[in-house]
Amino acid sequence: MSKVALVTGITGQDGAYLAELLLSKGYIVHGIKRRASLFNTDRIDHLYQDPHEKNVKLHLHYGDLTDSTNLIRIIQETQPDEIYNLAAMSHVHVSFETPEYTANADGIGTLRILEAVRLLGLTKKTKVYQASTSELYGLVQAVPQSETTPFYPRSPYAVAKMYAYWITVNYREAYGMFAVNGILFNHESPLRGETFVTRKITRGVAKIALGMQDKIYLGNLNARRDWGHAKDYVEAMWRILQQDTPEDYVIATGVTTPVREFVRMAFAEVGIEIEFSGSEAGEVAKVVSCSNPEFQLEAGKEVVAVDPRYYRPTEVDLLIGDPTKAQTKLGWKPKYDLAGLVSEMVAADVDSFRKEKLLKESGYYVKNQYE
Ligand code: NDP
Ligand code: GDR
Repeated sequence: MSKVALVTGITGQDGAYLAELLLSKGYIVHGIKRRASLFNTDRIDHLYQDPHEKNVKLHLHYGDLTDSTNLIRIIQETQPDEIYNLAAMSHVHVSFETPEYTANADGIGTLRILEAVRLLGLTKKTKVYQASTSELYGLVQAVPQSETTPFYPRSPYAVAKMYAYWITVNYREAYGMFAVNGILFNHESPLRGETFVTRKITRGVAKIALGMQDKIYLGNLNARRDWGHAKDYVEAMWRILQQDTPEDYVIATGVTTPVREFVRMAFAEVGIEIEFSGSEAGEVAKVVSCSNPEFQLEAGKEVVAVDPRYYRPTEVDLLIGDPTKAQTKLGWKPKYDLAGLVSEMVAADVDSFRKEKLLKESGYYVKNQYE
């Protein structure tokens, strides 16, 4: 008998990689997607199966973490062995603009799932994975951050996720549920949302190299993050749920890098050497040289500038995780390092914008039929 998994947030970066992994392991996968006015399944379209065919392994259900009636119904219908709760308003900066919604979806949403499992009498059958985050550590208390480092959340997103973390622990202790937190540090990929800093940079680098954009405007270049690859991290999620005892785990690479260095690495991928000058809001980066004959960039051209609109009211300055527990208990080890990640992300964006440029130049590019 195939195991059954329910993935909330299946249309997101992690949901897409996790669905692919679970299908490859023979699972029947149910995913919850939100109703949107445009199609929002780009990341999983390659996994889509026509529901009219036989032996369909991937099923999509409309739903929302703010609607408990719908969550109860889907969990009852699907009777999952494993639930991966990945759905969230996941943008830290945007959470300052939408704090109440973020608390509802990211905090209470987790409670709705746990309570649905309990009400439906599935506490012994269904394991629940909660997508917790290194943002819980917030204002630096100690480094590297491990499962025992105190939390100090610094955004409405992180505060909502802190509620989700503890309600997961509480349901485990109160009702004996297999409910666990993966405290995942930043993880990226070519599927990363376009407004997170890594993807914003790799898209910007690709477009600047191809002459389709002038400059990248960024916020805090000093922030340091422990960046891994989403493919490695969904493997860790799965391993956490395969354990005999429910425990929380930090998933990280143990290496931290400033945003500024990520920018330099991304430009270097396309043969462009840059140099930073100035400080704080006046900092810029200019081209020193361009060794790639495909890209026509003159030395001295300003390609990065700081725009304080991207500063956050409260920032998380330094994240560096200690993955020792995951390495020893889960046997988890990332396959990618930062150089490999940057290389894959830049290559994917260059490829995609090269095609877009070619289509535009040939008069075939139609972004929107009403444009
Ligand atoms: P994404 O933003 O790429 O995906 C979020 C997913 O949640 C999307 O499918 C989105 O749907 C869905 N969603 C948002 N709000 C709701 C809602 N109210 N009801 C139902 N679905 C909703 O995030 P990631 O894939 O990067 O992250 C997955 C999870 O892991 C998130 O919970 C995130 O907070 C957490 N996390 C992520 C880390 C990272 O570095 N990526 C690190 C640590 C934790 P739609 O496609 O319609 O927008
Ligand atoms: P983060 O990721 O907040 O760590 O949350 P993000 O990529 O948004 O920011 C990382 C750091 O870069 C700085 N920064 C900028 N960020 C964005 N988005 N845009 C910019 O222009 C910019 N310039 C500098 C930020 O200030 C920050 O310090 C991600 C999300 O996936 C969360 O859901 C997840 O929980 C955490 O990672 C772990």
